[in-house]
Amino acid sequence: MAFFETSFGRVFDKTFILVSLDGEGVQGLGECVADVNPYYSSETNVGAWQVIRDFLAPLVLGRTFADPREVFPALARVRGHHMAKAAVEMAAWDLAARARSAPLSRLLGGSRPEIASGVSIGIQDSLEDLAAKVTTERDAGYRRIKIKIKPGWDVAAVEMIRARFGGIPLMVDANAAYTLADASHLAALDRFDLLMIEQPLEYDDVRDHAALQRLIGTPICLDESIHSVRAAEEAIALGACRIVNIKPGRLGGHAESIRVHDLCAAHGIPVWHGGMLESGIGRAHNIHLASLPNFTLPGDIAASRRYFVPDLIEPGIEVSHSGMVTVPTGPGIGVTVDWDRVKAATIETCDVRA
Ligand code: NPQ
Ligand code: MG
Repeated sequence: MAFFETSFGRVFDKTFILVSLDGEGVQGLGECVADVNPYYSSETNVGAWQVIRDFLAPLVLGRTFADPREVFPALARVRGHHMAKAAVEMAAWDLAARARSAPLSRLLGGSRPEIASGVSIGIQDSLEDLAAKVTTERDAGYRRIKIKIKPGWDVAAVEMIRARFGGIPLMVDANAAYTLADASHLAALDRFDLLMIEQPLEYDDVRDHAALQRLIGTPICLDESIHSVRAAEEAIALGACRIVNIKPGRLGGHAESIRVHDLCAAHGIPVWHGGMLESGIGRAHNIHLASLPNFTLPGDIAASRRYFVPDLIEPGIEVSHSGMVTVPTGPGIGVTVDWDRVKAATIETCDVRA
């Protein structure tokens, strides 16, 4: 993939754990969205590998679950490690859906046949480069554009896009690059009619976001801070956000994501599906989850080709010219894995049995 830069750094490739779970005569797949470094969150591949092998796998292998909703509670003894848990839990959902020959979306409670796709544009070397990227993505049909911002790459970037591209659906994501002391600077974004500003403040903060939301007009969307249902309840109670980004990796899987989705729906808070530079396997999971009714805003679920050529699935995830992605209708996640490609990219494997 080409580089992708956020306020926490620039990446050129992705190394991740794929979890394959056997049971009921079928195989379920889950993708761990942790990275090699603990920059987006505290989890890493090496840590997740150890936690899955030594602590999570023994809690699920050889056991019978009547419903995949029982998996996350079964992992409760392990604290944190939501990305590691999600990889296992989501594999269990895929397995359960395949065992019932049903698309995953049906088990999750989704009904939309297609989902709206947005795109996330990283920090560029120049405003000219940014303008070129926005042109490409707008012309590809994406339903909204998000740009990554950080101090020194914010107001001027948004101003340029508004000047050159008019009123396109636009939002910004700071990945926790600011503090409450920057409130008046962030208020300078109010005049650009942004859909939202995502995670402006600390990754674990709720209180200061609530204070900031009282000082700026742009709706705040929380990403990193929403690590649990409880965190979402606190954020809503304090008025820390008007929109929530749901990532199953951050929450510990599909079941917890559905709980946050339902909580937000009950409070009139729209949600959208975030992205973690997943391969087609994780991306397919996201598409099924995003088919639930309160995912009313376009998600960071772009085409495979934006990140991985070729992808681990064949065909890859496609986005239509009107910015829509079809929810697969086959069993489970409903995509075809190119196992030769997976094998060629595999660094290490580990087999755990009951
Ligand atoms: C976000 N993603 O919404 C994340 C951040 C992100 C598509 O903007 C490796 C692993 C690289 C996780 C880069 C998007 C990553 C990553 C960005 C997550 O905040
Ligand atoms: Mg984000």
